[in-house]
Amino acid sequence: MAEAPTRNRYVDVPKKADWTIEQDWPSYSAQEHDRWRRLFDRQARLLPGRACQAFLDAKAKLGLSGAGIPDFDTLSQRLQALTGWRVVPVAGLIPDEMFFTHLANRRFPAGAFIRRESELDYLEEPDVFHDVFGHAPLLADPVYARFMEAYGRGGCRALKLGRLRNLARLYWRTVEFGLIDTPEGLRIFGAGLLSSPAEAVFALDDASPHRLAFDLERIMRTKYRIDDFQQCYFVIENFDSLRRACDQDFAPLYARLGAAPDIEADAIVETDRVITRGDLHYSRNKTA
Ligand code: HBI
Ligand code: FE
Repeated sequence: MAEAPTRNRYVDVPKKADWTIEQDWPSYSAQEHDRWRRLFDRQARLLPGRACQAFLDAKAKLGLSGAGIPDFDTLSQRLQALTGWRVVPVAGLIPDEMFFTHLANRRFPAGAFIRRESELDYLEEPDVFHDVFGHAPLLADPVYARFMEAYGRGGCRALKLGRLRNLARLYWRTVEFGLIDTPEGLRIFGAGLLSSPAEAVFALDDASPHRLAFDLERIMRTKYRIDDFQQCYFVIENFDSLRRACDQDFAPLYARLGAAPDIEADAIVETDRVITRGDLHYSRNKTA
């Protein structure tokens, strides 16, 4: 079947002042549900032993399955009963301030569109699979839910202080690509890893990337790439340590950051607690 001409049919639907739209769940085609099923089944096979237990438990508790694209209203009812969070439909990326305002009010803006067949393995913009499969389940964990609300409040403040870049780095290195230490070994909790078949393996098993202990100030100085695997991953002890690290006023931290130079994505600095020192073969080959 020919690829739909417009990549994302939600771009044209009317949006409310808070940038949310109607999901219009009955409008999803059998092909779109089938694509969700293939994406879901592939990750569901891969993640046991790789994803943190909180994710695996929440995925089941929320009733996420390969049956098809979830109805956000049903999903939000279950989520709201657990931690007060809801998943609200958007057409794509929304302005930073609106994004943080939603998070600060325990609403997660999730793309209503699903990626095209040609984007099965990778896409730039968060679609319904990345957002709902990758981000939504951990919002059912009470401690992570508090962290995400605090992150939203921090985002609103960072915007006012002109510090979005530093806060976006924190999001990228935890919410998107974070690892967590467990008695059974390192596990994934970042949505960008949970929703990616290749990077979920690379982040835990490959000899290339560095794996470093979570360090808030260091993360806020560290550059990242949006178009390829990460060259280093940060490891938290548990969600409570992450929440505590972020449940503070960042203004003094931003003041210290003012003079500090950025750190390259593939660097190790003397204050790092190194869990694994990567050989960077993946990124070196790419840039060679
Ligand atoms: N909008 N829908 C959506 N999803 C995001 O993840 C998102 C966004 N707008 C801004 C944004 N993320 C980033 O600027 C923050 O993660 C820093
Ligand atoms: Fe995301």
